[in-house]
Amino acid sequence: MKTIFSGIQPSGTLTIGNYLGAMQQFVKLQEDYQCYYCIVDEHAITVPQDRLELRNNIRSLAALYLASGLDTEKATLFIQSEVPAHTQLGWMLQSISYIGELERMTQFKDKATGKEAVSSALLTYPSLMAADILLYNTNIVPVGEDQKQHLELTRNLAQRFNHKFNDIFTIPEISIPEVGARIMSLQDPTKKMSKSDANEKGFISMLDEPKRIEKKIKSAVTDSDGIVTFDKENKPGVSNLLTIHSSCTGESIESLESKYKDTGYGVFKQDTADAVINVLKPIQDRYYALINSEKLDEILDQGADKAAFTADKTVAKAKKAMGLGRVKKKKG
Ligand code: ATP
Ligand code: LTN
Repeated sequence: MKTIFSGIQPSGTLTIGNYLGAMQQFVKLQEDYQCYYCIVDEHAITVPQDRLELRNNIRSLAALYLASGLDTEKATLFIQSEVPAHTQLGWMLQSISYIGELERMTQFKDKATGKEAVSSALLTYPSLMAADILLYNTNIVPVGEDQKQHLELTRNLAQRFNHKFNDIFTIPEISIPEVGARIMSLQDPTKKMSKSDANEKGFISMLDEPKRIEKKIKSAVTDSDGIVTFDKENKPGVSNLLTIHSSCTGESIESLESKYKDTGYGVFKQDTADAVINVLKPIQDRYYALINSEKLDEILDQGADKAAFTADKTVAKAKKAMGLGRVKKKKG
């Protein structure tokens, strides 16, 4: 069975973009693959975090994974910082990552531009991400389009390591969903919807109440021609709503275009809001039942143990390949 690995940062409550671009896919994939899903808290601290907020976000993200349908009989859910192998291999991979290639990452450039104090971890973030993936002999990494560049670097690092030391890493493939790969901000549809956007009206949080969802969609930026058609270039706002609507209902964009041909934006927006609420409301109900439960802790404990079992073996191999530590003599 092929192995899947993916991670989400606990840097705020997930948006409908994260759900449609990542989590919804994760849940589907658990049926056919061995899956590892990670709450990448060590990635989150590459930018400043409030400690209590981070704690809450980690737990909340775990509950959201489960509320979205993740089944721990089928998939392993764990917190990155609870499996030390991630930073161990991350450090080793940093030693074969070049500053030049790290500086070329657009996520680094976006997050570093204009900031006075940029952490060195923000620069070396992709080496840690590569470690996350390579620890589990991962075949496929499902992510949104924004992670493509990081995945290419992961493949390069794996090949470089295999070539330089020993052939121990599986070279992972990227998998991007066809629809929903890039949900845009509701207020600026040329920008990716992001959970750390300062303008709350730009995103729909997975925990937003139905009324709030409705309000945000109704005030989403569109255009003035009143025609519901998909045209990313000239009608980014309407196209984004069409993508959201289609991903939530499973109805194709063409079919939605003909359905709303003569209705104008009012009806279309109302139905889009209803489609989003229909998806999120049951998830929210399950979330509130889980968030303070002991069951959640048990799941995360077991997940960390299971992940460490595989990850530690890879670290041992990588250390041996690089010549770190000692050769352990067999006892007896
Ligand atoms: P932040 O804004 O805090 O940097 P983010 O909202 O971009 O974070 P991540 O934690 O970096 O979210 O991403 C989690 C997953 O969700 C990744 O697979 C990413 O590609 C996907 N994703 C993030 N934003 C979107 C979006 N707007 N549309 C589709 N997928 C997305
Ligand atoms: N960089 C990713 C989060 C992430 C990830 C990973 C995704 C960290 N490690 C490993 C897939 C596989 C992001 O910002 N979305």
